[in-house]
Order: sequence, then structure tokens, then C-alpha cells
Amino acid sequence: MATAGKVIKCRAAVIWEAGQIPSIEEVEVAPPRTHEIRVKIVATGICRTDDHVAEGLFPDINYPVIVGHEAAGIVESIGPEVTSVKPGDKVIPLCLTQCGECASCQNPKTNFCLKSHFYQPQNLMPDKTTRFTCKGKQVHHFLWTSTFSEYTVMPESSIVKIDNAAPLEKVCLFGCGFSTGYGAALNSAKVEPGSTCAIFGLGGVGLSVVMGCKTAGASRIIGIDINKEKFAKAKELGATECISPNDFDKPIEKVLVEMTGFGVDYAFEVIGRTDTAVAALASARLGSGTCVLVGEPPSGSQLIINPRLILTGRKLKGSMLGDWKLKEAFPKLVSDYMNKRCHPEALISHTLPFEKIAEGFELLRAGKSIRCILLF
Ligand code: CND
Ligand code: ZN
Ligand code: ZN
Repeated sequence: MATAGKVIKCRAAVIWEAGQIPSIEEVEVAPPRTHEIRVKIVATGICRTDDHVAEGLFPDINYPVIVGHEAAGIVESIGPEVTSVKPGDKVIPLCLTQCGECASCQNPKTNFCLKSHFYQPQNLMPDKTTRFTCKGKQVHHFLWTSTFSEYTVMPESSIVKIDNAAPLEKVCLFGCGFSTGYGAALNSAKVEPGSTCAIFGLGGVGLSVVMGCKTAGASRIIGIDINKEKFAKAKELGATECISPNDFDKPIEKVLVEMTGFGVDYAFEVIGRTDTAVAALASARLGSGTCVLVGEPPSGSQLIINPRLILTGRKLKGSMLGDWKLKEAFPKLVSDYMNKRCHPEALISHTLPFEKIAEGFELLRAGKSIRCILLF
């Protein structure tokens, strides 16, 4: 392409400091370096994790920063030594890398690639520099994806090529929300047919857990949310019952234990709070229940749990990106979508032009959107 090797000027949403909603700016995006790829983002969803950065809940983040991690786009140009994609390919960014070579990538039991941003200065590219500048200032990356920019640069381990026939404005949801929730049910919990599940939080990720529990054949899927406007969609996607903690004068875990006898087989925390994480664990079945933490509480928070909950046989585990090895999983999930075997598009409640990103954040904060897709 004519732009290859050159600095590109384009639109991006920059969060200048913690507590600020992203503002649209013109940024310069440097060409990709060795093992890097520059991508033209076509569609990107707003996940609560992006909003947590805007709110300043992750104090370890450096500002200014360009967030965004749920997206799909087209390769614009590749840096030296890139072999897995070429310009023009449709791709999905991976917010958890799969380098294919480290001990974790070789281990079928984990998706936690050891060469990811979790082990490096997370707001910089692997070579510890940035590709973005705005008004003469260096702007930071986020999760090595930074998809709230028309063009972004990513390491090759953070990108996978998908079917060129895939509609990017739908399959962008595989980038985080859908895969995270769906995989939490299928891979992390390994929900079994006939089991009982409780999902705390019915946002984009929680509803994807609901879809995963349904696919796995759970017989009872209980949705829990303080916003009752989320119930209709949850039921449409597979929840058999929905309850609000505000409707009871006793703790929600007691309600769930009474509803099920000894607790649910699988409980999922998909809000990002420590009190609901404890409630989810306590609502898991005595002796055999599993609680999966999916929501991300503010950094620095502590979980205080009664060890007896674990000693009496409950299991507590966490799940990142649905425990999928993303490079392998995304092309397969896209193919499942093309064959109508899964429905990430069910999460889309709003579609806006990229310029209206601030409105997208407001809709999420007001509890009015499930997933708002921004189109460039
Ligand atoms: P979203 O905000 O859309 O959904 C959260 C839901 O929880 C909303 O429907 C709220 O009404 C509801 N809620 C809030 N407080 C309570 C409460 N006290 N009791 C019951 N319900 C409540 O968020 P999302 O679905 O985009 O993301 C959910 C979480 O998952 C969030 O913490 C996000 O940061 C995290 C996440 C994790 C991962 C991962 O890989 N583990 C990836 N992406 C996002
Ligand atoms: Zn790896
Ligand atoms: Zn996310």
C-alpha cells in the first residue's frame, strides 16, 4: 500500500489523564518495526475494561493512552520478519498474545503466554517504545492492541488472520467480550449438561457466559444483576431465571443456596467487584461447586474469603480471555459464527461512528448498552 513505511496521520481516541473520557484527536502512527504489523481498524467494541482505564481504576497505567482491545481490521503493512499475515488480510487483535514458543504456549493447560504485556511494561511495545504521538507528545499503548485508533501497530504475536469473508463489524466481538464469557463457561468451568449455573453481571461478557452455559447444556441458568433492564436479553440468550439482589432482604448467596438446595454447580463473577466475587464463591455448591472469576476488580483490591468455603470442597479459579489460546481459537470461532453455531452479534445493542466514542462510553456507564460497536 502507498502508506507502507510512512508515518500515518489518522483519528484516534486519546485518554489524556485518569478520570477523562477519550477525546478524538489526530495522531501520528509510526510504521511497524521488526515482527510488528500495522492494522487499519474497521470495527471496535467498547468493553468495561477500557472504561476502567478511563475511570483511573488501574493506577499502573501510563497516560496519555489509547485503549480499545475488542476489534477487527485489515493489515495495512508489515514490518521485517513478519510471516503470518500480509497486507489486505482480515485480522483480529489478540489482547493476550500467543507467541507459540514459550513454556505456556507449549502447555495445553494455559493460555497465559509468557511473552505478553502482563510481564512487560504494559503501556509500551515489546521494544519499550511507542508508535503513537499526538501534539508532540508520546502516547501509550494498551494491551498491545490500542484499537481506538484508525491505524494501530501490534506485535505479530498479538494478531491472527481470519476468513476474508467474515463481516468485521460482527466478528470484532470475538476480540474480547464474546470469547471471554463463552470460554469461561466452556473452557474454564467446563460446564456439564444438566448442571446449574449462576452468572453475576449480565453485561456483554456475562451474557456470553450465559450463551456458553446454554451451549454446554446447563439445565438451570440464573442471571443476577441490579439492572433489571438486562433481564429480557439474558432470557432470550438462555437464562432460565433472573434475579436482582435488591429484591431480597438477605444476601444473594443465601437466596441462591435456597433456590438450589446446596448451591449452584458453577458460579461466575462477571462484574469486577470483590463483594460479588465472595458472594459468587459462597453460592457455589457445598462439596463440588466451582466459582470462576471473570470480572476485573480495580488493581490493588483484596479478596477476603472464609477459607472454610474452600475447605468444604468449593473451587475458586480465574479466567482470562476465556482460557482460549487465542491464535488457535479465533479463526475457529469465526468459522463457527459463519456456520451459525455461535452468536457474538447478539451482544450488539448500539452501533456508532467512531467520532461518537464519548457517547458510547456514556451509554455503557448508564447501563443502557451491552456492546456498542464503533465503525471507522
Ligand atoms: P458491563 O459493565 O457491561 O456489565 C457488568 C454488569 O454488572 C452490568 O449489567 C451491571 O448492571 C452489573 N452490576 C454492577 N454492579 C452489580 C452488583 N453489585 N450486583 C449485580 N450486578 C451488578 O461489563 P462487561 O460485561 O463489559 O465486563 C464485565 C467484567 O469483565 C468487567 O469487570 C471487565 O473489566 C471484565 C473483563 C474481563 C476479561 C477477562 O479476560 N477476564 C475481559 N474483558 C473484560
Ligand atoms: Zn507464548
Ligand atoms: Zn475486554
